[in-house]
Amino acid sequence: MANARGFSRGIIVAEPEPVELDWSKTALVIIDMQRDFMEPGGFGETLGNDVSQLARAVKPISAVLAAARDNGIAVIHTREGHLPDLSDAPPAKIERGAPSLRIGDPGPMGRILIRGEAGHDIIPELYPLAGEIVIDKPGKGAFYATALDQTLQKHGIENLLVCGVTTEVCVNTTVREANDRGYRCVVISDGCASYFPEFHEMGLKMIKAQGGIFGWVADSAAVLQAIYPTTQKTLAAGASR
Ligand code: C5J
Repeated sequence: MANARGFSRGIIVAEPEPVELDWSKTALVIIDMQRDFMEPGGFGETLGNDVSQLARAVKPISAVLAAARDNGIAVIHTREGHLPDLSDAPPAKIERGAPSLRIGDPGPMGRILIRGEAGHDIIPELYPLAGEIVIDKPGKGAFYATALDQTLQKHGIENLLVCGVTTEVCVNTTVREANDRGYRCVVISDGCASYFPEFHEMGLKMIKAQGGIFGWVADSAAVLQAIYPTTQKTLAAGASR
């Protein structure tokens, strides 16, 4: 199936090497762009992190999301969080460290990292459209204890464009899980972010090292160029749309 501009495949200028994808077999997977990680008062901040570090990923993701929606590329959003009774939250996860608020405690955006609470929801800029798939996951990886693999297989997806937060935690874990299951993963470098810039950089290096041991890395401009080979200038990340 060709995309809206008539291109059924695209070559992304990526590291460690260019990669050609069939858009009809590709999904954009946006990891955990939730208020709990992105905004003050949520899970990320209760752990002592500077949440402003993650804001830089929003515009690049937004540009690729618009391109995916325009061209019929499948879009999947994930959300990390737990059931209100915490039955899916291992004690080791709840008890670790010395956060100001633990998972399940009441915070300014509702109970920390609990499904259905305001903080658990996706930020307005990237809010899922009706019909887009949302995977609720209790772990770091989007494949653990979810139906993601079956969902991708049902839709004939072989390639994942992966972005979101945080680079070294949920993005890396998901990419590693996907790689073991045979998916080609292209991680969108400027569409990921970490509370620790050095972990972001190393997280991307770990993916593309050794001939792309877990996948490929490309920036949003390269992904847009591959989706819209003749109209990229008007769709560059950050351009108002
Ligand atoms: C974390 C995530 N960092 N989405 N979750 O706990 O990366």
